[in-house]
Amino acid sequence: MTSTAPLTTGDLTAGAPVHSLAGSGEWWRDAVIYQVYPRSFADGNGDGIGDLPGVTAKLDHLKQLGVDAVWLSPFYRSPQKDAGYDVADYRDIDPLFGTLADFDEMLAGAHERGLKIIVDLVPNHSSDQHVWFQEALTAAPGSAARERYMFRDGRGPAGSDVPNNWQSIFGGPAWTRLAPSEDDGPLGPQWYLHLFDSTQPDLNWENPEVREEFEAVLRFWLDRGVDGFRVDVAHGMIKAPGLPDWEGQVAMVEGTVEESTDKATDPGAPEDGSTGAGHHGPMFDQDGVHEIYRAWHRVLAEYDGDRCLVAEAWVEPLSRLARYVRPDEMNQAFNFSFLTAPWDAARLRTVVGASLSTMDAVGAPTTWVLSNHDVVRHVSRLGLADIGSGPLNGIGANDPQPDLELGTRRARAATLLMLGLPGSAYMYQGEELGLPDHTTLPDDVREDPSFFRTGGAEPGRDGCRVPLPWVGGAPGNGFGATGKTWLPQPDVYAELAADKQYGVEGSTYEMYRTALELRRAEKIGAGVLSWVDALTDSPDVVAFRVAGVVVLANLGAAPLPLPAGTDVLVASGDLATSADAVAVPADTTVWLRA
Ligand code: ISL
Ligand code: CA
Repeated sequence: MTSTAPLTTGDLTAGAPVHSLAGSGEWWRDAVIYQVYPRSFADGNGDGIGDLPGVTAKLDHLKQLGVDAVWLSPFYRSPQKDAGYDVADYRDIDPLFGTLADFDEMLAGAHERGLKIIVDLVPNHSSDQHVWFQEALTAAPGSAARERYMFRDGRGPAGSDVPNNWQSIFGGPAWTRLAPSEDDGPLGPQWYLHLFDSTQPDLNWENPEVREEFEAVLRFWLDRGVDGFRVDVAHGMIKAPGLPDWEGQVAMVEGTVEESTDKATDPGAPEDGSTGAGHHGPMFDQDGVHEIYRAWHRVLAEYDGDRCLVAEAWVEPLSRLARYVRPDEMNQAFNFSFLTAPWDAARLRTVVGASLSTMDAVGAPTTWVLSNHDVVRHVSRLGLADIGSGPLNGIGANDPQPDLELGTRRARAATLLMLGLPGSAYMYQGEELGLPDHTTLPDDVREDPSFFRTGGAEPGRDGCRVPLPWVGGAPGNGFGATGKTWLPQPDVYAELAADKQYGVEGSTYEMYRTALELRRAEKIGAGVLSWVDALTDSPDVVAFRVAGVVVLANLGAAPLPLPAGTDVLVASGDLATSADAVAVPADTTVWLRA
């Protein structure tokens, strides 16, 4: 393989900053935030399901890793029809995960270690087991109890047709009809709207009582001492007036990613960083949602310290997403345009540049994310032959299988690129171990409602939710004392377990730890980004400078020789060393002293 011409030190000169916002100030502006998915993180009582005592027991792992904050997916009382994103009581812990005392202990333990805690708020819908919905079921049409949800009469003379044609994001119609009751009028039982599972009725956010209730819920957790909230489906709470029909269909992750394109060969590649991660239609991104976030901003402002609101909003283009983080609304929004960008240098430069400048325009930090509990982990995603259109929704046993070696190499390179970017970065539990998805889960162990509601057409998200391996080779790889795990782990988890990587040079865990330490020491999160001049049009290399560090990611096939005497701070893989040069091989990222 021929190398490209060696770079000289002069070639690493960077141009003007892409944005102005240095991220210092509130802690969240440059924080690295680690997502704990409680049921799969660590099991404290041996029932095979992770819990809050399990989280508390592993706080030192997070501290050692070097993250700033932890976001926990829901642990509230819930029948677990959507793994806790179906909340029956917003003020209590599900017995599966522990008690409020266990929560307080976990929070105190985190704070003692200087870790912030962000909890998940699910305001678009409740569980059908929530006391409000139970009340609505026995109340009459038009009653105050029904007004808290989205009940409608059906169409047709007997009201037997769905009120509109909306589809659930998990598949099937977005409406379910109640059982007949004596209160029914001539149109028979009413229907209720659920953008997700039928056990997740959408709340009516036009109703002031709903708004008051959620402000009280915010206060409940703020009073307990949480540092912020991740807001679920933040783009969905307000629906267009009249609930008009819409022919579109929203999948869990819509559109996935487009073909990998190079601006030089594809002048149609979007300038605004759009990747297909945005969702449109009358149920999403309605202007009315912003009033809710302004009110919440005021609630948080009553509290001491820097409490934050993070939007989970699948909205594109980035200029629409930026509206969620205007100065009087939320503080951060997940950057799904980055997550869905293909492994392509030109497309990555576009989305990184557009993200920074668009968020800068509203004074918000940019966030970065590669994996979470809803998408195929980046090790598996990037290990698919065609990284331009890989599935994000789950990989099933009958689908083409990822190449673990390739995926791991690219994922480590992608991670090092991400952690070199200014702003705030989100990581998903287990990515510090380089975990892949379980991509051959048998259907009979699956639990994700999207698998069932699509009749198996979508494998669903269970593959990225497999219990973590802590002790390689122990029963359940040390997930809990009994070895039980609510989903089976793939064989490779034994060698990727945390204890097999601690202190092991070259392990994924040590790469993350080193990068996080450097990121903190060099103040990368609070820096500004400039592109390395010589490589702004490179089809293969993403190269930028932040603070005192140059980040070079080589996505091409040819090794990239470094200037003589370059000080390499961290590398995502082995470098190629020959007599006259050190080179960055394919799918490898390095941080250099600028
Ligand atoms: O809204 C969407 C389409 O516009 C979805 O992509 C949506 O944003 C996503 O499914 C929201 O996910 C979150 O809410 C779900 C839950 O199942 C996920 O785990 C959670 O992350 C319902 O609460
Ligand atoms: Ca447990």
